Amino acid sequence: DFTPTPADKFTFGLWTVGNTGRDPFGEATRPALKAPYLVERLAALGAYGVNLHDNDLVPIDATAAQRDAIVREFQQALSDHGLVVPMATTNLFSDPAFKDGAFTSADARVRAYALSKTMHAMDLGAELGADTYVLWGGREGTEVDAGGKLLDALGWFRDSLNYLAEYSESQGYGYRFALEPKPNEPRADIFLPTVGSALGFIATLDRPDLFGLNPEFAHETMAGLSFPHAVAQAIDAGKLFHIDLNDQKMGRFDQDLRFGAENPKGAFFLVKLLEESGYAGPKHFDAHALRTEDEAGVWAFARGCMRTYLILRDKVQRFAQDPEIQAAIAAYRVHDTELEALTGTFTPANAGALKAHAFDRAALGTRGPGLEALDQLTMELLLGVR
Ligand code: GCO
Ligand code: MN
Ligand code: MN
Ligand code: MN
Repeated sequence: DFTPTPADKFTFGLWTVGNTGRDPFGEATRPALKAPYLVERLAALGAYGVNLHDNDLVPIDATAAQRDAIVREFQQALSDHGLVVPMATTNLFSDPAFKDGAFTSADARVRAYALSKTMHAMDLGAELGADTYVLWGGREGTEVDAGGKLLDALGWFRDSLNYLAEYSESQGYGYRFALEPKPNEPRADIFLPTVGSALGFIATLDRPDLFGLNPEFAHETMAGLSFPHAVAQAIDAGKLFHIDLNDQKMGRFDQDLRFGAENPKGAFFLVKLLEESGYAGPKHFDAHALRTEDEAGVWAFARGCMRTYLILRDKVQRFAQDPEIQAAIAAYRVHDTELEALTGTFTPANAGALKAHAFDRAALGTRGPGLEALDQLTMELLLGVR
């Protein structure tokens, strides 16, 4: 009946269900809810875990004693309600100190503060049991390129990531770091804007094995790209370390809509990819209730994200078991034993035979692959009439 359980591994950020509805034009529309209360409510809905930025839990100006008391109370709530903290991250975007970047600030003092703050936040995450550390460079970017830091910024970013990986290893934290690309907002142009950019950058790090991706549905969509395609590339590279699920209209401001709310067909192919690839990590909903909503709307939002995922997971199973759909797919994917033997492995003999082969180019160009019929079958399955 599409009721989530912890085995489904659904997670939310404290900042998602805790979002108060503030936007650049208007004040909060909902009161802030305390972290232990969010834990209690998420557990009651069937979530698996909760993720956090350092300052979602501990105010940036808390004393050591205040920090310890807050962390103790939070840990108590986690153990009372059976929730885990699989992922932690750093707020390197709210404080004005980071207004022109954190690891890529042109000010060496800001870069040093960003490293220091992140190491403290890694300590916090490790204390809470997190094994994934997300790095979203929200302020790592520019509006103005006249400062001439484009190449320096990439170097500073790389040095910082190398430093943090060494810190994690030296402390025995064993974190896997997940870079979260986003093309813009809050900066005009954010560095490493897409999944592909982040994959390329990881290959230049000292410990590429420790770094992977935290792709987000809305972020690739804002860049005008297909999220399933981006996620497939991350999976292919063995780099899907975490995932942020939400929804978004293309060409708009960062909307953080309920999962599946805008593009259910894209969400279906994403769920299909995750389920069939054997992705075993948490499914994290990085979204929030509409600004119009009260607290009841927040829980309707959270329940809706999880239900939509489970409904789509059921559709994925129906798709796999639908004889007409599977026959259409089998017809679409043409096999040729003789040619596949020649293309499978390069040998001079295979290459020679392939070059000598007479292809019926006209027949290749006239074949109808049946995609219209297959897509309509998919739509009818999604629309609930199959
Ligand atoms: C955004 C981002 C953030 C990050 C979060 C965790 O668009 O604001 O998606 O929500 O995911 O900071 O690093
Ligand atoms: Mn986002
Ligand atoms: Mn956002
Ligand atoms: Mn995100």
